[in-house]
Order: sequence, then C-alpha cells, then structure tokens
Amino acid sequence: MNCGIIGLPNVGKSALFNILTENKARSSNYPYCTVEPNTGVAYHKDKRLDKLFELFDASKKSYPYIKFIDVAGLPPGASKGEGLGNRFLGTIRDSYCLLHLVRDFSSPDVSRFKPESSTPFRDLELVETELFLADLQIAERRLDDNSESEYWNKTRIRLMKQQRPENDEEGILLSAKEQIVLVNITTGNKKPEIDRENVIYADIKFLEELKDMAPEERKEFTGMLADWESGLDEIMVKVKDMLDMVTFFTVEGGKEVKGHNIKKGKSVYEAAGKVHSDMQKKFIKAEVYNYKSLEETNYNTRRLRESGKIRMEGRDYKVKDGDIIKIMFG
Ligand SMILES: Nc1nc2c(ncn2[C@@H]2O[C@H](COP(=O)(O)OP(=O)(O)OP(=O)(O)O)[C@@H](O)[C@H]2O)c(=O)[nH]1
Ligand SMILES: [Mg+2]
Repeated sequence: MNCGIIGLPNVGKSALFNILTENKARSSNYPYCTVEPNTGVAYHKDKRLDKLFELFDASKKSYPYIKFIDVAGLPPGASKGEGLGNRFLGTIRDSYCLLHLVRDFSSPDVSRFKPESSTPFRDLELVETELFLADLQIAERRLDDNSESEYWNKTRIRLMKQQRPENDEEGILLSAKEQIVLVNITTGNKKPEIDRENVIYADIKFLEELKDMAPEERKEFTGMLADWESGLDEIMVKVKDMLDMVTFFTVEGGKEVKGHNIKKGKSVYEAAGKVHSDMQKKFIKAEVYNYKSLEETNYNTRRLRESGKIRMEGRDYKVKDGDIIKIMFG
C-alpha cells in the first residue's frame, strides 16, 4: 500500500521523496529529471516509540513506515502520452493515495511550466484534468466492452464534468484516490490561499537543509517555520491518516521496540500476522494497553497495572492507534 507523489515537472517531488525516504533519487533543475519511478520507505520518527525505547531499556528501535513512489512529472497532455505521461499514469494506479505537489516557490534556476499563467491552484487543476482524462479513457474502454454498464455510464458522466467518481469498483481510477495537496512554499513568504480540503504547506528546500543540521541548530531553525507550515513529521502523520492507518507498538524488554502501521479497523489477530506469521498461527490472546494510559500514569508501568488499564483481549479486538500489544501464542 503506497502513496504516490505526483505533480507537474520541477515542483520538488524527488526532493521531497529523498528527504522522506533518505534515498538519493535524482533531483535536479531540469524538467523530467525523473524517468523511472523511485520507490522507497519513509520511517515515521514517532516520538512515542522513542519514549518506549527509553522506558523499556531496549537496544533496538524500529520505526513504523510508509511506502512512497515518486514518478515523472505530469504535464498537460500526459493522458494522451505527452511527456512521460502514460507510463507515469500506469505506475500510480496501484497507489492507495496521492500526495499532490504544487509549486509556490520561485527560483530563476528551476524552470516552471507555463510561468506566465502559473499559480499553485492552476497547476493543481492542470494535473487533475489529466487524471480525469486518463480515467475517462478507461470508462470508455469499459463501455466499448459493455455499453449497458450502469456503473461505467454514471462514472463516465461524472468524469466528463471533472467530478470525482462516487466509488471505484475496480480500484483503478486515479481521480478517485484520496489526495493531499502539498504546496511547496518558501518559508517567510505569505501563505497562498488555496480553496481546497486537505491542503498542507511545506518548504521542501528548507526541510532538506534542516535534516542535515545538528540537533541544537535544527531546533533553532525549526522556530522559523510558520504555524501553518508542516514539518516532516506532520507530513507523515497526514499521509498515515489518509492511508487510514493506525500505529501499534510491540515491546521486547531489553531488546527491541517496534512500531507497526496497520489499516484502521483490523483485529489484533491480523496485527499478530504483521508481527510474525507464527504469532498469528498460534495466537491465544493479547495483552493490550494504550500509550495514552501509560502517559497518564507518568510512564509508571506498575501503577498502570494496578489501575487495571492493562487488558487481555481476544482475537477480534480492534487495534487502536497507540496500542502497545503483547501477543500470547502457544
Ligand atoms: N528554491 C527551491 N527550490 C526547490 C524547492 N524544492 C525543490 N527545489 C529544486 O527544484 C528542482 C526540481 O526538483 P525535483 O525534486 O527534481 O523536481 P521533480 O518534481 O521531481 O521534477 P521532475 O522529476 O522533473 O518531474 C531541484 O533543483 C530542487 O533542488 C524549494 O522548496 N525551493
Ligand atoms: Mg523527479
């Protein structure tokens, strides 16, 4: 289950991919720098895990992660094969959600698509039009096979009006995917107004620089971010929410603390399978408490136990964000 990073050429997609995943994908000031898609995992440096690591005196910590895919820039006409369009579009059909980057930084060295008319909102619409057009081609192909299909007739009409499909029966429509718009801004500039849900603002260049700083220096510079600007952590949390995921933790005292991302609504039995297939096969029950309860007892595990906040749960228990789970298996 990955999140696709999309947008016009030269908006900073690969730069963002690199800081999220600590990869070294090519990011450069010429358009279509990315040809082959880059895939990688981004670890979410969840502060709760750092605390558990300390508390349980572990020697190893494994952060939960999210998979990202960074693809070629999508110019107008991509749905008809312009640029690297078609290939790009196929790659993100498997993505679960999209992080849509638009540009609001100016740089004389980094060329811009149609600079005379470019605004973040227009850029956004240009790319979205391509998603609708690519989906429309699919709808038309399906209707060629079966012109009676009620679903595809209805969906085709919506797509023609550039309205998102009501549902995505085959799980292949790009315009049906959840989307977060990330505006790549310049720290210190005014906030651009974008009339949209799910918009976040980040200065990717600045985040790149922050990443390379020593912790003390980083603290000082982080103070320069406006309150409406997101840091890396916040971007990860937003994407995690969009993926509809929750994080649970497993602890092996003295050894490893580990964070796992799992789809909201999954049972502890399914969670066990994520940790180890044996734990699922031989699942008996699970000891569960939430990080919030631990916080409330001021990280005193004895008080936590005495207060009855540690429960035994059967296989159908639904995992919540922040659960700390010990699987009992035989
Ligand atoms: N000034 C400034 N430059 C940036 C920012 N983000 C990215 N850049 C630069 O813009 C150029 C393009 O960035 P890329 O990450 O390669 O852009 P891309 O969207 O992946 O481009 P394609 O792969 O060609 O579609 C690079 O030279 C980056 O260093 C930013 O926030 N501010
Ligand atoms: Mg790129």
